[in-house]
Amino acid sequence: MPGAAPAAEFVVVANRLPVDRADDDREPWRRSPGGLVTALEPVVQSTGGAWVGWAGKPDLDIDPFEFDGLHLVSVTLTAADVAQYYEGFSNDTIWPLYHDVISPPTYHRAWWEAYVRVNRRFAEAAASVAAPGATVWVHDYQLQLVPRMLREARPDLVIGYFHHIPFPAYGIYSQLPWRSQVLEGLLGADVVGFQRSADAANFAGAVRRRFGYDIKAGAISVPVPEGGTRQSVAKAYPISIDTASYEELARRPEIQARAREIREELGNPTSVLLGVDRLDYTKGIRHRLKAVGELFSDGRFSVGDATLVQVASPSRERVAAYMQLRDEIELAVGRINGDYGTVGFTAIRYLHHSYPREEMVALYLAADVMLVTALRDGMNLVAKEYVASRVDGDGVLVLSEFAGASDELTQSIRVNPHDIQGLKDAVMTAVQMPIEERRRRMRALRRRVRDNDVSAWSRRFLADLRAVKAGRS
Ligand code: GDG
Repeated sequence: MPGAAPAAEFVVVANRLPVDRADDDREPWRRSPGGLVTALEPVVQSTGGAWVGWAGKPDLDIDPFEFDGLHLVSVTLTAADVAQYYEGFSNDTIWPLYHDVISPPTYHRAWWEAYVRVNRRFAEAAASVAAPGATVWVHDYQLQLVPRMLREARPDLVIGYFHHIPFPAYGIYSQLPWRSQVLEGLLGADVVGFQRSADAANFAGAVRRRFGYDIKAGAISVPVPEGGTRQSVAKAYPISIDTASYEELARRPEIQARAREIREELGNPTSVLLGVDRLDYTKGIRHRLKAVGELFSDGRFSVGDATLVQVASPSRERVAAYMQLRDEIELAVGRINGDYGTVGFTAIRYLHHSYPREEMVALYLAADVMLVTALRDGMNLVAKEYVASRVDGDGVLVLSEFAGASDELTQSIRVNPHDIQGLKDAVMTAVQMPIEERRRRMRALRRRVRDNDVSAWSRRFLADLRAVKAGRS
């Protein structure tokens, strides 16, 4: 079967395919929108490349197929694989560990075994579709073992890996019972990309502590079985968004009209505050609610002064920590609204839904203040989307210093979300900020998000992989 697939010069390997399986025989696949797809699709299409990933439903066994000029290779996951490799090891071991143990990680040997087994399946699928000397770009924490597995099977390949989430300091990382195997897995890549330079430094530090390899300016000398060493480079490539598409949506008259309508539907409060997150304990939603609730209880906000719209899109609903978080958030929202709402005024509009992108942009345009209060976040694209959408040059971004985006978005109001007093003061600074200062800051933020959009990000990464390839010939 794999022999039937055309050999691809460029292969993306990610947990998910860029399409979703729909229950519709005439149109069984729908494009799943997202930054990664937008960034990589043109490269995959123009190189006749392939994308290896899971179709999002258990036990789907599908041959490689073409979709919109993409060659898609579906990796089958059984229901047990989904429970152990994906919900278990990826989302209940690695995710909490790498986000500085905000929630306690669970270590199960059976989950690790499933992770090894499924990573091997992804590596085999990629190896079967890659042309001799092809470039393979592996994505994210679900697939940390793939680079090494792929190198062992196909030493001819140029292998890149990009890590979308933080890489923790060694004191935390070293909890992982399989800490050496995961580092070895990642070191199989020629280029290991991270969001922030601090993540790259943590990774290099862990490699030094565990293996004592020589490291110079991020270039790690990895011993090879035949003797000598090869280089694996750890470096920061801050990811971004498709800025132009957000600007285009934000300029549409119907979306601007919808933004005005949203403010009216909220009862025209003086300030509209906005939070947009997957419902995840890393995002600091509880801290945000606590700060806004206290601003009402302190009397710094009264009825009509401010409403927080909190979009919390459903996420990982079968993982226990997420069920508990949802309960806590909904209790907090109910309390605040019960205490400070009136028949005509709601302090927190809590929306446990996913919305189309058009509605998200209308919300961004309607919001005077965007609250990004993550306790730990690889990058946080929402912060960049807000900035890109503010084609009117107005709006204030309050941004956690623990989100990768804060390295670049230095003209935001930066906060430590653990410091509730500081967070409350930052919200007040934001709602009271004079228009000239809002515009000056937003101008600088917008320049940054324009200069580093998602295609600049992928170009930078791919240029480094090309340099590896050139160095080999
Ligand atoms: C991981 C890392 C890193 C959310 N709700 C809706 C919706 N979204 C979209 C947002 C944004 C995306 O989902 C979320 O991206 P983030 O970057 O904020 O966070 P994660 O999902 O945790 O992503 C993160 C990222 O990977 C990329 O490397 O930045 O640090 O954790 O695009 O807009 N989109 C729509 N409806 C919703 O209800 N349409």
